Amino acid sequence: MRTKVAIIGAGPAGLLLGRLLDKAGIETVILERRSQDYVLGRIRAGVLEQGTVELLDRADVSERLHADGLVHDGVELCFDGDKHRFNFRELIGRTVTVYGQTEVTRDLMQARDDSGAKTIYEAENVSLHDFDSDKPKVRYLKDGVEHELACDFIAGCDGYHGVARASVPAGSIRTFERVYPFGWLGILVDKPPVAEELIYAHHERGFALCSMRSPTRSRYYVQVPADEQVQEWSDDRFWDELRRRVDEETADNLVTGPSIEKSIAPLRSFVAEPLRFGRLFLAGDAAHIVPPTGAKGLNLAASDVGALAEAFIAFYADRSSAGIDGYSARVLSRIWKAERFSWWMTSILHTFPNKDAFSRRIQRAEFDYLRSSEAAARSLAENYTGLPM
Ligand code: RFL
Ligand code: PHB
Repeated sequence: MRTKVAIIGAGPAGLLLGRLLDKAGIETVILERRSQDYVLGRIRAGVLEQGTVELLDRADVSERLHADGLVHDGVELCFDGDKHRFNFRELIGRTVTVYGQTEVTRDLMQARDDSGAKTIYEAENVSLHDFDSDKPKVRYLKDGVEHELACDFIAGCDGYHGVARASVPAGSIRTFERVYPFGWLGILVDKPPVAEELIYAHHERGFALCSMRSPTRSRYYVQVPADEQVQEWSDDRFWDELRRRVDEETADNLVTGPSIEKSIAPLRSFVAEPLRFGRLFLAGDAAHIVPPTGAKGLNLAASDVGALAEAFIAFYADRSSAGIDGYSARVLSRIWKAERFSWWMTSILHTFPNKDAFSRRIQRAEFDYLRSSEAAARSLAENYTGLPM
């Protein structure tokens, strides 16, 4: 089999890249290790930057997003029970949209099915070959049979644990990492959200987040130690802990119910450099990880593949390699700014074991500054709603 761009991974990065190339008449094949249902069953991100929405508009996959997505003008930050709203629309004239990653994925899968572009699910033992030449290949097993896919380019969109980044010779790649000593325990519940907008709460017992997926489905998180076991958390224990970390009004208004999903996600910052190795390109979580506090992971994946699609389109239009040559430097500059913002949001909102009283006062001062300075609030608004693509 032969294609122009072999895409590894059918997460949001791989599917959106496939869609943007498909719209430009560039053939792709996506190889995904899991089944379609498994990919759709993962509960992850919920907040889309305005630029991500615009990219999904250009990809012509945003009809449901505009019908069902919730446009939010701002968020609330709550510090030891003290709550302050940041109105992004007033501060910088931009908004975010709450629409689950699962739904973005579903819309992209549907568009790909409709267009007839090929996705091979449950592709096992995917391996990358000859990407230092102009004839790269990908091999994989499907139903026990070995296949080879010849291509012009390989896009590694296979997430943090994928095969693409692991295929690069160790001497050609540098990685930067910070692991945090805590994770997020999240639950999904079919009850109306506690408030119209997201509430990010700092409390000495730990961080908490009140989020949502729709007017009838809520998503809540509490910070837990990195080695916590999800079985230790009954729904009742979760609700009690959440109530203790938010302000009184929020605690009183919480509509609780049985969880329909409960899981723990570790927090990590990670960047690989560079993101191009001959004819192999990394994008999305394969290239970088951010802690979820800034709601940047999915959005960064989208901006990476927006740039990568432009580079491939320019290459096929006029054999210009300027876009593919510049891809890594171009996206890394934006990636590091999102890393900075996500690290900063994580630092001010979480409780760090072994942090001294001085550090806690600094966290408090960050909150007081944000609340009292329009310049500081505008900086938060600019980063949260997304820096220019
Ligand atoms: P994905 O989604 O991990 O998809 C990678 C795909 O590659 C497949 N794969 C392979 N396929 C073939 N061969 C192999 N060897 C393979 N190895 C892996 C995998 O099965 C998978 O289908 O990466 P992608 O596409 O780069 O997308 C990244 C986003 O999923 C991620 O950044 C976000 O979910 C992060 N994130 C959030 N991002 C936001 O922008 N806003 C948020 O509000 C937000 N909240 C979150 C989050 C992530 C969370 N968790 C669980 C990590 C909340 C949570 C709790
Ligand atoms: C979510 O709704 O899952 C969510 C929202 C905001 C974040 C992280 C996760 O910063």
